[in-house]
Amino acid sequence: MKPGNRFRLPQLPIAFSLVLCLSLIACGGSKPAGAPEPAAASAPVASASDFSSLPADPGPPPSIDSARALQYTRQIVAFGARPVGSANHSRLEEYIYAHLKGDLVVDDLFTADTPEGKFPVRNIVAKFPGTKDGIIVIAGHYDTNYPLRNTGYVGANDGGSSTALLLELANQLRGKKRDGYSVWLLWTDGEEALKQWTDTDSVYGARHLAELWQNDGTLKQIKAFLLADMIGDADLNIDRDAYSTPWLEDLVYQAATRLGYQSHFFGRQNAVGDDHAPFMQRGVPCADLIDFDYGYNNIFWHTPQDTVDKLSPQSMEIVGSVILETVRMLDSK
Ligand code: 1BN
Ligand code: ZN
Repeated sequence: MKPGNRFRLPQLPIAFSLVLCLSLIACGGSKPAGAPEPAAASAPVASASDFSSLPADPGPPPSIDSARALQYTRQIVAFGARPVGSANHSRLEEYIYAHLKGDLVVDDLFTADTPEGKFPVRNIVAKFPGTKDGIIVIAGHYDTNYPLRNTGYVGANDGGSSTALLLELANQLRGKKRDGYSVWLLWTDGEEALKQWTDTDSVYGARHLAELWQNDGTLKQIKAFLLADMIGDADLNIDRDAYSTPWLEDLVYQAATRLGYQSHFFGRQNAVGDDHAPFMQRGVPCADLIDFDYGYNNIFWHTPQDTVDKLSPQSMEIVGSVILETVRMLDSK
């Protein structure tokens, strides 16, 4: 693994104009398509130091069954490409539902109008109720890149790892009393652009759900939105995302430090338009945990080289346990 270095200078993924480096001012001050506008004035204000203490006996540090998480990823990848509208996409939905049997699951199904026509898009939410008033959403997308659908592309890291990690988090949450906020696991759909990533051709499911939850009052109850994307890379470097909420990013870093995993976090900073954008725009505190350094210069991203052999169970363990520790720290306040 690459040694982590918090003070490493940001490496620009030059080829991808939607990812901007560290300073928006230095980059001309423009925002990438899909990146959020500044949070609404009503956004809850907090600082990471508000969450610095846990109860005297917080119990053992959280952990996940990372071998099982990687096994899920293998099984998901075995379906083949899973773009919206495909038979494999429907098979994956059935797979997700089968692993959530007995859980409280709701979906948000709609028809998305895209540059490639109309497609059914379905967000899936598994709800684990807590004793505290409020919701923590942990999200990740399950669709895979559409333009690459006939190239042998299988999206092991991009789409596969996030889907699998959420299934494993469900295993960890299931059957336990939640002495904290309700946790909602959200498998988003239609994250990928159908043609080219723009504000209107991307994050179809997240845009629909953010609007739905704004209209039905759910959004006001969301204390934090934690997004996992491309988190299986064996060489794990989670970027600090400049379009996420600073205090929540700080909290994630504190959680990583508590577990001794800080060298895998925030060695560089990016600004990434992703599923959190529609929630950020509506003032929800968000943290996008994305490793946008997948192979040298992100060379495996959106290529048929995005395969399971590039992933490791340790990376899924690191991200899964840091997410759970972040939840625990949020619960403690
Ligand atoms: C992440 C994985 N994304 C798509 N697949 C979002 C993204 C799009 C990140 C464009 C950077 C540039
Ligand atoms: Zn992608």
